[in-house]
Amino acid sequence: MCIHVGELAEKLDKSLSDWTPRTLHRTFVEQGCAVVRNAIPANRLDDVKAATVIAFQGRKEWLDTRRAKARAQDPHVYDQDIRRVTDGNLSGFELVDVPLLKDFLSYVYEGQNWREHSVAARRIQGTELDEEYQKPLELHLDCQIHGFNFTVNFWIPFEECGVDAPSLQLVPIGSQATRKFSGYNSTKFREAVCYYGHFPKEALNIDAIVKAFGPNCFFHPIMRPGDVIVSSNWIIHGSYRTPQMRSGRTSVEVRFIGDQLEHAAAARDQFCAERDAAIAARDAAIAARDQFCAERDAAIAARDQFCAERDAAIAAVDAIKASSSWRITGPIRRVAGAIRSLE
Ligand SMILES: O=C(O)CCC(=O)C(=O)O
Repeated sequence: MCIHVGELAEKLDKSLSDWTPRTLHRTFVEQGCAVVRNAIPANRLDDVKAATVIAFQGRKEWLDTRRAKARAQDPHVYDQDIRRVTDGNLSGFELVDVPLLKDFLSYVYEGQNWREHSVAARRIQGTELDEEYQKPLELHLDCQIHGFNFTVNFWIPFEECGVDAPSLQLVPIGSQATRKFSGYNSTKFREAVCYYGHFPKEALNIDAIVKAFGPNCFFHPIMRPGDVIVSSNWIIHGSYRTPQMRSGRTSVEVRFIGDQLEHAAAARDQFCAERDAAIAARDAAIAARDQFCAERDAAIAARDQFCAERDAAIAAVDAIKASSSWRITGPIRRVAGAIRSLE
């Protein structure tokens, strides 16, 4: 399956007013991701950004406490940090409290229980390498880190990125195709951190991805404050940084999780595919039975025809024997026989 993101851009990338919950859901199901421009209210984005900046600064100050020492290596700011620095007045989940996104979530999780999962802000290094920032993340699936139940991820940058600062890149294929490509089949192949052991080594190697989906399969939109990338834990993605991207970038991921591996549409598709296969098998069995009956009926008809013709022949012979001409010609045939024996 070769993908050309240039051809998909119009389908994947629209402003808030051009999406409906249904169209966003359909694109998400088919392509695994979508961009919604100007979706996040500016004041909420500013408030969460300000709280995140304070929380990142505060991390340095906690380093002498025991709990903070354990977290010293963790490069994220979480929702509990945002709540703490705002005295409980703000949560990162408020960023996506937008009707389009809420309605979209209810389509994704139709028929299953779902809940808030996490808010995690991160800072990714530009090529100027701010040491406090994280290195760009390699291509991965979030389920390799968070586990397999279906999560929706809203990736929201606090500043413009994709030109001077690193952005995000994704391989825009549906979650089921991604799962198939990743080699996941619910068994654990090897010992590894988090959930990486459930995937063959090098499963998401860049050469393998390019071989499977072509060199133009990486979607890396330029993002501005207010824009959001909608994706899941079943999409291949990672940081996108080129040598021209000198500044660092801060962004936040807001995640929701369901109680099943699949989102509703995929579960329904699977159910329909299995139902259609069962119907096709039943129809094939009925057709085979009908063919058998037709052949059996043809054999019976041929036998009946044979019997009818045989009976007609017997009746004709009997009729001739019974007729007066049979009685007259009997003596003549005997005389003819006698003449032949004299010759
Ligand atoms: O923000 C980034 O550059 C990478 C984020 C990412 O890979 C993730 O959220 O799993």
